[in-house]
Amino acid sequence: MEVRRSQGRLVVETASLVLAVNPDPLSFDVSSRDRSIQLKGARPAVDVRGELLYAGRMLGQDFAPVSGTPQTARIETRARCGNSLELTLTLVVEEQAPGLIVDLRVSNLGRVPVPIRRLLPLRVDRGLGGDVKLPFSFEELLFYRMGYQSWTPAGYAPLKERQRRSRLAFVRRMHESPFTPSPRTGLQVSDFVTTLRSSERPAVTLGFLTHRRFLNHIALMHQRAEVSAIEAAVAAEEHPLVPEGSLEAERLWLGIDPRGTDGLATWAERTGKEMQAPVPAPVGTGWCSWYEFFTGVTAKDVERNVEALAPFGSIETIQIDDGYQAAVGDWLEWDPEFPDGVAPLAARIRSAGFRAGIWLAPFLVSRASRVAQDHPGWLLRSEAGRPIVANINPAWKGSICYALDPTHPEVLDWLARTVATLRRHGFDYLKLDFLYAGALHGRRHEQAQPTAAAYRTAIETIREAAGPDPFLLGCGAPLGPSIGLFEGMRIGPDVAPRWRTRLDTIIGIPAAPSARNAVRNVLSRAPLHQRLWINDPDCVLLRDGQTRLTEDEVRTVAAAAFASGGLILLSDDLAHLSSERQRLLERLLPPLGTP
Ligand code: 9PG
Repeated sequence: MEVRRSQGRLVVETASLVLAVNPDPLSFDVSSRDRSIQLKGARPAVDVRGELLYAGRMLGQDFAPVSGTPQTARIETRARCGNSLELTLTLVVEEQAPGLIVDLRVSNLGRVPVPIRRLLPLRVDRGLGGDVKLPFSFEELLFYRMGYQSWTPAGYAPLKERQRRSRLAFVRRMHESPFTPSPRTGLQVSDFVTTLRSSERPAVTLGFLTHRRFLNHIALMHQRAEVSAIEAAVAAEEHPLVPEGSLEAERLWLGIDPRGTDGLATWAERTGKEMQAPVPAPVGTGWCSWYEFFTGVTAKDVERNVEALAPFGSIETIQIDDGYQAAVGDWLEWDPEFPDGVAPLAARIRSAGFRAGIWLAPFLVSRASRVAQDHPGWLLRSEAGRPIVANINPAWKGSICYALDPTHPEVLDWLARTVATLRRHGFDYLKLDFLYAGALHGRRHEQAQPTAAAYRTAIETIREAAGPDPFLLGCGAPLGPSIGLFEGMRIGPDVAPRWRTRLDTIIGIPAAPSARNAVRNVLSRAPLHQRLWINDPDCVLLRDGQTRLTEDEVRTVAAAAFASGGLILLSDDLAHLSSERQRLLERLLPPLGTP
């Protein structure tokens, strides 16, 4: 690494990149060593009441070490921003790791509180002298969209393809972050991270390494076949920054690697380390009741499959899904088809040598549930005071489900008691579903807690109540704020015994249950696997009857799940599996990467 000063600028050069810090106004340029990739005039900024305030002239700089050939360069600079704010921008470059870490802190030097809407560690705007240079044409540029939660579609698309959003408001509430702007012509967005690449090679990755308090996203603006601006933004939710107070953005990483390594994998690797992701090995296998029995599942169905699965030595977990409970929210009262409750089933599963798993949606309550009726004060509400509808499902008693307030102390107590009871019943694998409902926009008991922080605190409460042993599988979960809290994570929408579905057209985005939608996300989110958690590609469907999947489609779903290295989960009534499909199953086991 080489450090020098040149024309008032501080320049750091490593084997892979060149960083230059400009003093007036405070900004930085990053390029690959061969200059084929360049981001020029990147400026930190703060959004106050919808107005972007950029850093002004650099006031001070603290740089260690100043010269020589260090392994790490850390540059801390300060600048005024608007009338009363000060920004502290910290840039860290490491010789060993290609890329740049960007930290931003805003302090209030004034006498009145300032509401902070967003913090932007970086914004490159052509209109303000910034520039983005990539080693391929605008037409070749592919933009990666991570998607907010487990079920949200993810993948690469060219900029000329307008990103789609659901036409149904309630689907948007489920699938999109409450703070990420909706895409439109000329505006592409990605939650948490994006990579810009051509089909030949990746170029730039921008992603947040921490996800502790604030939801965040990357946005790219384009006009007349040119990238006009790129920004990385943290939603500070109108945080009232008091005089002498300060506020930190989440940590941003900018990856530029001229060798063309996959920036998403490097981002996931670094983020997993930063957030102390618990990644168990080997990955695991199981059977889940959902895709054969749905809410009609009975205790007998589960018992029958425990018997049928016993000969498959390599299936570890048997997980009861939605359908055992009296109502969504009443997790410790039973559906009539489970007359003795779930404890005897857990015992039966365990005595047959399996791990016992159970499903619950901790933040959802049906309006017909006892919990919703007994505790109206626990519901997340709109400003107008109405409970927020978090899901509508005609298969559920009451159909309409509300969201619980994840910051209400009684809700947290109740969650802890519920989970501890299920643990005592013998379950040590919990599929926690519809988790986006714990991160909705609304009036919360602890209004000062940002959305992501509130969600994490509630999940941490569940983890604590569950104890150290259980495998927690997230589903329908906001991905960023879930990092570090789950062993496993669903990374796509539900699989189904059909390749594609017309429901996608009604919903307005390709997210309805189908093999195609599931496989797409298994492929496009593969780099997250074993870096942030174990990826759950959803169940493989091996049945021969009761399916519209062709032989090729069955093998495609199975091959994608297997090759992704993630969990291998079954959901067929095993008693009815043909011998050919049993042989296919044997080839999926043990999962890739299991010794
Ligand atoms: C149980 C299921 C299974 C499945 C989960 C999840 O938008 N929706 O109404 C919607 C309903 C169900 C759903 C996803 C979306 O599936 O992914 O594995 O556990 O819940 O109800």
